[in-house]
Amino acid sequence: MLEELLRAIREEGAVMRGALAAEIRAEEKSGPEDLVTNYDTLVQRHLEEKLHALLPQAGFLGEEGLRAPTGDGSVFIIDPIDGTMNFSRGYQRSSISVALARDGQAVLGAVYDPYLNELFWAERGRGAFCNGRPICVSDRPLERGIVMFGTAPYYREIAAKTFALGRALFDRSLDVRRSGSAAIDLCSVAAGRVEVFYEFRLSPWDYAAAGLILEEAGGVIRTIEGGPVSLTVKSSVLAANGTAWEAARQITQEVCRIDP
Ligand code: 2AM
Ligand code: CA
Repeated sequence: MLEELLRAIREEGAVMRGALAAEIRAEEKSGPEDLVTNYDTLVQRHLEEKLHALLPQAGFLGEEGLRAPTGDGSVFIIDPIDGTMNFSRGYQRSSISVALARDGQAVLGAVYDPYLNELFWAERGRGAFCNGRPICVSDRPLERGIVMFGTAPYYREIAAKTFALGRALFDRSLDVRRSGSAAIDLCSVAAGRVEVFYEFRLSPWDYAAAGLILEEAGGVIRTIEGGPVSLTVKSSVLAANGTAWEAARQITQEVCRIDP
């Protein structure tokens, strides 16, 4: 099952990678920063077909549509393209994200970056991998760390908090980055390339797979308020390696004035 799932994701990555600029048609959803392209719908349809054949009883929760679970409560949580704005402009920083959840918990997650040909995956309790090699978070403290964040551009009212936290974390770290694909950012923490990631509002398909990969790589993922992230409704996300976690959490609480 894992092998077939990874093969399906690689195949769809090739579809993304092969998209010519002239063939990409973007449409606005809630606004000009919230896009869907013909490739998002195509890749999601292909994945649904392939994954349905692998596990017919599973339902689907996908960014571009939803099919409720029909059988044993397993659900594939799919983002056919995470980083659609990047994709629509040929800025090659996007991924495919697929998680399998059972009883509200991700048990399998895979994230594929077709441009770097990096396939991350994890099964709960079995560690995390990138292209077959085990990965783990770094042990750098925040002071020696790189912080990644997302700006939730479709919710402009959150921007002040987002950038206040970015400034506070920048002051306590080496530098900040913003890629445009939350799934790649979380996998970057998992692979020990960066130390912290946050975004104030994301959807389950943005972090379901990468969150499991991060936890299996030894990292921590919670909401900014401190609870577990939800696989059914939008959540804020704060993620870090174990060493940087406490400092990142404290700074986040100070900036957001959350009572511990
Ligand atoms: P997407 O490219 O699949 O849309 C960018 O800040 C991150 O937020 C990306 O991972 C992006 O995923 C995600 N995102 C985009 N639109 C969103 C929305 N309306 N709600 C929550 N997350 C969103
Ligand atoms: Ca998407």
